[in-house]
This record gives sequence, C-alpha cells and structure tokens, in this order.
Amino acid sequence: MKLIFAIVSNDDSSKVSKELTKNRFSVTRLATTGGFLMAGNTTFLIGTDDDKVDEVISIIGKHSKKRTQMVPSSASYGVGMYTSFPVEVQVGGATIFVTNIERFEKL
Ligand code: 2BA
Repeated sequence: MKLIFAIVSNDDSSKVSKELTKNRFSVTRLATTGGFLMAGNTTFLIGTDDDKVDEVISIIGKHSKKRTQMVPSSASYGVGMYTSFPVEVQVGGATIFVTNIERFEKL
C-alpha cells in the first residue's frame, strides 16, 4: 500500500477532489500554505494499493493546471538603496510524493 501526498492549487482542488472521489478513491484534504508564496494550497492524502498509484497521479495531473504568478522581488543598487520589482514564478500543476505504508488499519 502507498500513501500519496499531492499539493495542488486551491483553484484546482475541488475538481481534483471530485474526480478522485468519482473514481472511488478515498481522499483527505488539508488546507495548507506554500512556504515561498505564503499562499493557500490544498494537500491531498490518498491511501491506495500500489497498482492504483499511476491512476491517481494521472487524475491529479489531468486536473491541475500550471500557472504563473507575479511575486515581489528586490534588488540593491549597492549604495544602500533598494528597489522592488515583480518576478514571474511558475506554480503547479501538482507536487506529488509517494510513500510506502508499513501498516494500515481502520478500526
Ligand atoms: P510555495 O512554496 O508557495 O511555492 C510556489 C512556487 O514558487 C513553486 O511552485 C516554485 O515555482 C516557486 N518556489 C518555491 N520555492 C522557491 C524558492 N526557494 N526559490 C524560488 N522559487 C521558489 P511549485 O514547485 O509548483 O510548488 C507549489 C507548492 O507545492 C509550494 O508552494 C509548496 O507548498 C509545495 N511544494 C513544492 N515543492 C515542495 C517540496 N519539495 N516539499 C514540500 N512542499 C513542496
């Protein structure tokens, strides 16, 4: 058995959740925050059989869009003056970790 952690943009999370549930996967959604952008995202926990991992990843990938976001950055002129300018960062589609589960119980 595997546990999949999938970090998805909040904009895609409803669709991802709906599609996983429709395909009979059990899903837990956590409200999380990215450490770089400090923006909300959604982390899905999905426990599933080894042979279903690719199907889960394919569903998540199909419904998670890549997008760009502007974030403020700063540069120094070397004379104690700083200026702020926006830089483009690419976010998503999804960041996925797959881990082994030693034991699974539902009591
Ligand atoms: P954030 O940490 O808010 O990162 C948002 C996007 O900013 C990242 O998109 C990446 O393009 C960029 N970024 C992140 N850290 C950076 C840094 N130190 N310098 C420059 N650019 C940086 P994604 O890679 O698609 O990540 C989306 C979200 O997935 C992340 O939000 C974070 O919540 C999570 N994530 C990504 N990689 C992770 C990892 N290795 N471990 C844990 N969480 C991760």
